[in-house]
Amino acid sequence: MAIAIPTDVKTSDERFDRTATTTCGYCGVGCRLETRASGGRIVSIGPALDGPANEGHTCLKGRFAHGFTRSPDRLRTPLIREDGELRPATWEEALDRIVAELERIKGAHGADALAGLASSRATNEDCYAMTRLMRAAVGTNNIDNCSRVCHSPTSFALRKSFGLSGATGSFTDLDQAEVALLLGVNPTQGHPVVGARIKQAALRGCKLITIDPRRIELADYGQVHLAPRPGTNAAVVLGLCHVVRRDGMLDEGFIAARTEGYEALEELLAGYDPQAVEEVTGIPAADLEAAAHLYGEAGSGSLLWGLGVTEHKYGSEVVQLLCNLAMMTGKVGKPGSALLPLRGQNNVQGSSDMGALPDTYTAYRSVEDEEVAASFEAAWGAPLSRRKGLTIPQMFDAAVAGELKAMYIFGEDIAQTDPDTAHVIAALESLEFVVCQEIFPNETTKFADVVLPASAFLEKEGTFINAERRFQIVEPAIDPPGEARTDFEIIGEVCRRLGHETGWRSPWDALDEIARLTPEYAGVSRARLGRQGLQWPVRPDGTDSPTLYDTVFDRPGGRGHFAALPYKAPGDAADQDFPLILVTGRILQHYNAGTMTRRTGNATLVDRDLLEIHPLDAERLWVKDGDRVSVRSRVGRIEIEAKVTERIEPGHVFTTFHFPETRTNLLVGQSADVNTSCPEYKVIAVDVRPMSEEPAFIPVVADVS
Ligand SMILES: Nc1nc2c(c(=O)[nH]1)N[C@H]1C(S)=C(S)[C@@H](COP(=O)(O)OP(=O)(O)OC[C@H]3O[C@@H](n4cnc5c(=O)[nH]c(N)nc54)[C@H](O)[C@@H]3O)O[C@H]1N2
Ligand SMILES: Nc1nc2c(c(=O)[nH]1)N[C@H]1C(S)=C(S)[C@@H](COP(=O)(O)OP(=O)(O)OC[C@H]3O[C@@H](n4cnc5c(=O)[nH]c(N)nc54)[C@H](O)[C@@H]3O)O[C@H]1N2
Ligand code: SF4
Ligand SMILES: [Mo]
Repeated sequence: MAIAIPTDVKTSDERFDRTATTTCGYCGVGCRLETRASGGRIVSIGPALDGPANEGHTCLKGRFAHGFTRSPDRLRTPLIREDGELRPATWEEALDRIVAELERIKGAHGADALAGLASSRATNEDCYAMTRLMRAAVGTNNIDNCSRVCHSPTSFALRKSFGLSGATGSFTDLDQAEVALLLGVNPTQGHPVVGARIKQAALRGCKLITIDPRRIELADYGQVHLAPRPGTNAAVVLGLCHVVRRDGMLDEGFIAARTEGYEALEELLAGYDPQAVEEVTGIPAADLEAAAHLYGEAGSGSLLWGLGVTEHKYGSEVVQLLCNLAMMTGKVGKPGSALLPLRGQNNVQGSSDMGALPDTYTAYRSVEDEEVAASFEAAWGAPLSRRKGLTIPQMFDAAVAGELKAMYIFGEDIAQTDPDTAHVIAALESLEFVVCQEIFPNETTKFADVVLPASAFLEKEGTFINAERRFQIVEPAIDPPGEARTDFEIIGEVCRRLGHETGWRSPWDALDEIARLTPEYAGVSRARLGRQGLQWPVRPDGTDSPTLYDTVFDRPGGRGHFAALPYKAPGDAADQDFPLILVTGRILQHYNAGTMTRRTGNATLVDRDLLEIHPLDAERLWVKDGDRVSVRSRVGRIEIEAKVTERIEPGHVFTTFHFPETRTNLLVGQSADVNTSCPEYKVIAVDVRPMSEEPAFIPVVADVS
C-alpha cells in the first residue's frame, strides 16, 4: 500500500538557520555533536557519526541537556555589589571596578595576594588566557583548576611511573581488550558513552572485573565484582600483584627490558597474600585470586579508574600501584592494553595541559625551569615569577589567614563543590575582593563583588582535550544571551585594562601561540584538527599519538618506574560515634554543581540528592525508604531523604553533591591526598538518624568526651 507523504512539511534544513559540529561540554568522553539552531535557540542536538570518541552515540546530557542555554536564570548583564546587594551594571562599570580593585590590592600587598581559578568546563584557549592574565598581567603563579579535587593524583602518578600526564591509549583499546579492570569508576553514570562501549565489549566476550564498594551497573555484565571497604584500594592492588607474581603470570621480559625498581616491589608484595588482603579489604580471598587470574592470563587488558581511586588520602599512590600491575604483566603500550583514567569534565585534561596549575606552564613544565619561563617571558613581553603559586586548598587557608586578599573565580562553584564548605565560606568571606565569571548565579556568586556574564560551551569557539588526550574543535551553535560575552573576550579585555596586551584576535591565535611555545603540541592547528582532532603529543608535521610508550617510557633512561608503596589506612574511619562510612559521587542525570542540568528536563527525572542505605542498616536505624534523615560527620551536618537499596554494602551510605539545598560538602573534612591535596571525598565517617530522633541527638554528640 502506498504511503501518502504530506507535501507541506519543511525539509529538515529549512527548520534551522544555523548548524555546527562541536564537542560536548559535559564530560571527558568528548562526544562530537551536530547542533541545529533557529532564531538563536538550539532546536536539536545529535551525535556526529564520525566522532572518534562517540562513533555516533551520545548520552542524555550531550543530546538533550541544552535547555539551560536559554534559561531565564542565565546571567545576561554584569553585576556589581553595592550596599550588600548585587545589582545590574554596565561592562564599563564592572571592568573599571575589577581593574581598580586588583591594582589597589597588588599595590598594597603584592601580586601574590591575588589568585585565580581556571574553569575545566571552558576551552583550552580560555584557560590559557587565564594563565596569562594571572602570570603576566597580574604577576603571580597563584592559579589552579578543579583537577585539584578530581584527577590530580592521576596526573602526579602517571608522570612518576611513565612520564606523561595522560591516558596511555584510547577508547578504541576497549574494543580490543580481552579483559577490562575497573577500579573505583562508574562509567554508565559518569561517562555513559564509554559505559555503553564497555557493555558492547562485554557482550562480545571481553571479561570485566569491577572493584567498587557499590555494585555498579557494569558489575552485572562482568565476571568478578569485588566490593572493598572504601579507602583500601592499595591493599586490593597489592593483593592482585601478589597473586600475579605467586602464580607465574609475570611478563619477565617486559620487566627486565622496560622497567626499573621491581626488586623493592617484589619484597613488599610478600606481605599481601589474599588472606591478609581479605582482612583489610573484606574481599574474599578466592574472589581476589579469580580477578588476578582473569587479568594476568589475558593476552591484552586495560585498566580504567576514577575518583574511587583518586579522591582518597593515598589516591596518588594507588594510581602508581595500578601502573605497577600493568608493567608486571606487560600490559601497557600495546593494542587493547591501555591505562585509561576516565577524566571528569569536558576539559579537565586540557585546563591542566594548558598550565592552569600553580607550578607549571603548558605541558607540565615547571615554573622554576629557567629556559621555559624565559620562553614565556619573551612571548608575553612581561617579567614572570619563578616562585610556585598556591593550590586551591592553600588559597583558602591563605585567605583565612589574611594573606590572600582577592580571587578571580572563572567557572567553578567552590562554595558547593569544594570540601569542607564551612571553611570555603570562611575563606570567601575573608577576601577583600571576589570576581566570578559565570553563566549562572551559584553558591559562590553569593560572595562575589563583581559577577561577569560569560558564555557556555554551545556559545563559543576553541578546543577541548578529552580523556584520550585528544584536542577537538568547539564551534558556536548559538550566540551568548543578552550582554554576555565569551570567556576568551572577557579575559583578554581584563588583561588589556591591566596594561597587558595579548595581541590575540581570536582563540585561534591563542592556539597557535600554545603550539609555538609547547613542543608536545607543536603540530596542533585549527586546520589540522578538522573533524577528528589529534591526540597529543603532536609532532610538528601533525603526526599524533593514539598510543603512548609502545617502545620507551617518557622518563630519563626510558624505563617505567615501579613504586614500592605499602597500604596505609584512610584518613577517616568509622567508630562508635560515627559508625557508617559515607561515599559521595555522581548520578547519570546531573552534573557536578548542577547549575546546568538542574535547569533542563533532567530535573524532572531527578530533583534531589538521595542517601543510599542498605536495608540492614535502614532497619537497624528505623529508617524507611523516603524518610528524611539527619547525617552528621566530624565537621558538619545535613538533612537528606533516604533511599533503601542493596546496591550499597552494609556499613556504607552513598550520596551525590548536585543540589545546593543538600550542601553535601558540609560533611567533608580536610583530609586529602598526601601528594596532591585531592580531597578524601570518598571516606567520611558519619552518623545517620531519622529526623524524629534529631532532638535527642544533639546532647548525645555533646556528651562525647
Ligand atoms: N552524569 C554525570 N557525569 C559526570 C559527572 C557528573 O557529575 N554527572 N562528573 C564528571 C566528573 S567531574 C568526574 S571527575 C567523573 C567522575 O566519574 P567517576 O570516577 O566514575 O566518579 P564517582 O561516581 O564519583 O566515583 C566512582 C566510583 O568510586 C567508588 N568508590 C568510592 N570509594 C572507593 C574505594 O575506596 N575503592 C573503590 N574501588 N571504589 C570506590 C564509588 O562507589 C563510585 O561508584 O564523572 C564526570 N561525569
Ligand atoms: N562530595 C563531593 N564533592 C565533589 C566531588 C565528589 O565526588 N564528591 N567531585 C569533585 C569533582 S571530581 C569535581 S571536578 C568538582 C567539580 O566542581 P565545579 O568545577 O565547581 O563544578 P561544575 O558544575 O563542573 O562547574 C562549575 C561552574 O562552571 C560554570 N560554567 C560551566 N560552563 C562554563 C563556561 O563555559 N564558562 C564559565 N565562565 N562558567 C561555566 C557552571 O555554571 C558552574 O557554576 O566537584 C568536586 N566535588
Ligand atoms: S558521554 Fe559525556 S561527552 Fe558524551 S554526550 Fe554524554 S556527557 Fe557529553
Ligand atoms: Mo571531576
